[in-house]
Amino acid sequence: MFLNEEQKAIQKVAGDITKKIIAPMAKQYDETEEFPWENIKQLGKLGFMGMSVPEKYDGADMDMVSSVAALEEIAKGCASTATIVAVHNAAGILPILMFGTDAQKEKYIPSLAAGNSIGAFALTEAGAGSDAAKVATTAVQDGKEYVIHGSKCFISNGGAADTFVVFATKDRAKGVKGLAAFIIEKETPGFSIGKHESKMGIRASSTTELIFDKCRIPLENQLGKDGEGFKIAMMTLDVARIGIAALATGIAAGAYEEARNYAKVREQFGKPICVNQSIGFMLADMAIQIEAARQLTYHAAELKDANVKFGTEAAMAKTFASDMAVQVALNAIQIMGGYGYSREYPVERMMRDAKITQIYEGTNQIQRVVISREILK
Ligand code: COS
Repeated sequence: MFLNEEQKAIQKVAGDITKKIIAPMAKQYDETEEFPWENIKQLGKLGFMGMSVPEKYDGADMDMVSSVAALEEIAKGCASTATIVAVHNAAGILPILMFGTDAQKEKYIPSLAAGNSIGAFALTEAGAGSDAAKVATTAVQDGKEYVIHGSKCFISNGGAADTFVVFATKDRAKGVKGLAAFIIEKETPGFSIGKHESKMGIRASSTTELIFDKCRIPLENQLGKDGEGFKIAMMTLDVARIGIAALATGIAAGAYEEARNYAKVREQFGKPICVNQSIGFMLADMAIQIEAARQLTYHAAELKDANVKFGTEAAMAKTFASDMAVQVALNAIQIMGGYGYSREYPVERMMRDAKITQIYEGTNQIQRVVISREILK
């Protein structure tokens, strides 16, 4: 991918801060599951918490290609931090930017874009995962308020967010068309954070249940119109999947770099192990796969920047990059042998982190549903 000067500069800023402060802390955050607030503060100062937000709302006004370049760099050092940034930017901010009224944008976006508040996206429920239309959380109008009742699970940024885009049904009989979206603030009475998930990977990113116990919000907190909820969710996920593709590419690139550097200095039988074709060819295949994922990801981002249809390409990029990331991380462990399997080195963490990219923002099975529907039209 040929990046222009501005895109290269953004990539470099993200790469520099990752090397300086994000990567060195990744091991500790993984072990403690502590939310990396310091990383988020620093990234906020540099504009990475409001990447696609227009300057009018104090954002960095980057194109999608630049966001992809930045996310890849951050993910090389710490996939937990990259997940927080990706979810906040796409799933937390974007639905408000795309469907919010001027008043909603003015109220919520500047603080989110500065990283002073964190955004989250609450669609998934115990009975509504891949079948996102089966949301059971209800929204019932009572005078000048909506009463939101139900619960959500596996919500990224759940324990850290201030602003939640929440999907609830106004009329279950209407199915998909009964869904609507709402902006709910953390301090709203009746809203609480439930169980914190302890996870295999991306352990420093907060993943929680959300509980809405007859939680009352003003009517003006509805996002978009009645019946638009599912469309808002799907349009948001289309963009978010490009971010996950970039994140997966970054994890793979990080694991590949570790394995390559190791293979150049690790000597067995009197020579560096990389001179064995069995290792050299593995590294070559890893490099090919990473580059292929990167190109698919940039292609989807370019289509989005050009304002043309990109949902299928986003699903392709997400699927390929995440499957690739798991395989590349496993191969990195194999090349590094016992050291790769040890918690002392980062590749085992990268393998654990890579796994979620095949699952969140729509499993790869769902991506294949999205892709096959399009190619079989
Ligand atoms: N953009 C805009 N609108 C979309 C859309 C998209 N990408 N995808 C679907 N829609 C619209 C359809 O056009 C349809 O509207 P109309 O009836 O007006 O034509 C409506 O939404 C329903 O679409 P569809 O019939 O395709 O819905 P399905 O219930 O069959 O579900 C899938 C489609 C499987 C693609 C969807 O449920 C999905 O993506 N699931 C995964 C959810 C997910 O990613 N969860 C991750 C957790 S959230 S981080």
